[in-house]
Amino acid sequence: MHSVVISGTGLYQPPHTITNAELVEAFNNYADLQNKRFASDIEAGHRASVPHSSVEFIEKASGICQRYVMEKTGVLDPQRMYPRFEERSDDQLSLMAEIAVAAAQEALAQAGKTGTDIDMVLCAASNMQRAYPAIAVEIQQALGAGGYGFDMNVACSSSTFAMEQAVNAVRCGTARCVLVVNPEITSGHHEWRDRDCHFIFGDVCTALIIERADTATGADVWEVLGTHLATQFSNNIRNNFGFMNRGEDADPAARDKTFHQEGRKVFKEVVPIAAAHIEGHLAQLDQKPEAVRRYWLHQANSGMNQLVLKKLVGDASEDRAPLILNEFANTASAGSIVAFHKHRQDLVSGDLGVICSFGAGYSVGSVVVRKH
Ligand code: CO8
Repeated sequence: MHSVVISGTGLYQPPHTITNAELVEAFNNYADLQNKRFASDIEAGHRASVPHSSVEFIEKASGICQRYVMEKTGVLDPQRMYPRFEERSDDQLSLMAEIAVAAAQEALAQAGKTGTDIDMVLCAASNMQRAYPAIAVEIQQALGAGGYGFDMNVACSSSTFAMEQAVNAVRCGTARCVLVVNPEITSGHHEWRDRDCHFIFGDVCTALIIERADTATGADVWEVLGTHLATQFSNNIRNNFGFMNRGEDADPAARDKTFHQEGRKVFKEVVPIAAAHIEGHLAQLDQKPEAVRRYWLHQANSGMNQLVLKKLVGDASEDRAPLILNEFANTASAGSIVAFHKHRQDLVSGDLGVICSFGAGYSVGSVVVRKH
């Protein structure tokens, strides 16, 4: 069995920002248009009016101040309320592969590796832009990597679940150097027309290099002490879009074909699951939560992260669990990796850290690391 390390991380940040003020203005214009269009039905009590959103609510309820997106004119157009993407031909690199390659290049440079050193590519995200061929295989070719690649989706836990696959492959010797990418174009499957959730998500892509300790030459290397995954079925976060819709004669624009959730239930149920999961994983490794210098937690809601941390260590300092969701919003599986990418430089050799995701499924994944 080989020792395994994370030797590089990369981040692709989309070119456009949507502030809460811009988002709310567009949403309220959309609400006014809808209410005008269906005024007689609303008056007759056959239809509910669309209530306005507010910046104050969003910031208080979630801690999110803005989000990055691949395209903003479509999202902010009250007649449309979803992004405008140009369809690409089959011989062009797909958008998910493009942003994954950009993030991968930074991670490879950090690890002192090139595409040809990679022998496994995992493209892990909460949605894929097509069924096949796998985006991972396209990324593999674009980077000149060898070996094999595949796509996987465990919603917000896609990154940590992929990390376990990568770590196990390297430990067992079936791969030597793995690229994990999380291209999250959430704007494409998010529901921008529902005030309960329109503020939650943003786009981004993260990348990780996971390799054998004895091949790592990078300056910033993190030993993986263990990975631990768990799932428990819940309908509280769901998206029914899929290949069966056509055969079911389902309306592709129906509300259940984009992200929807019971946010309050998710909040209440997932906090104790995540805290107990992390505590249990640390106990397996003979470690206590207080011994962990930094937690890079899933970035869904600042209050949620504070509660997880309070359960674990009794306090909720940003130094112990940095937040990036104020700037990036919830970037699905990439959130905890963005936090790891941006907030690890001040740690010193021997420091212990936990990367942890939680989300739809429900799914929880933790990765315990120690700085070399
Ligand atoms: N503006 C003004 N008022 C609002 C708004 C708004 N935008 N939205 C809701 N309200 C109102 C509600 O209608 C409600 O009014 P009333 O009391 O009269 O009924 C009141 O404000 C309170 O609403 P909530 O109870 O919904 O408010 P909460 O305090 O619960 O906050 C949150 C809502 C922020 C959504 C919170 O519940 C939360 O963050 N929950 C956790 C959610 C979470 O972590 N989900 C995980 C999803 S991530 C994941 O798993 C990845 C899935 C795949 C990615 C998909 C990408 C597209």
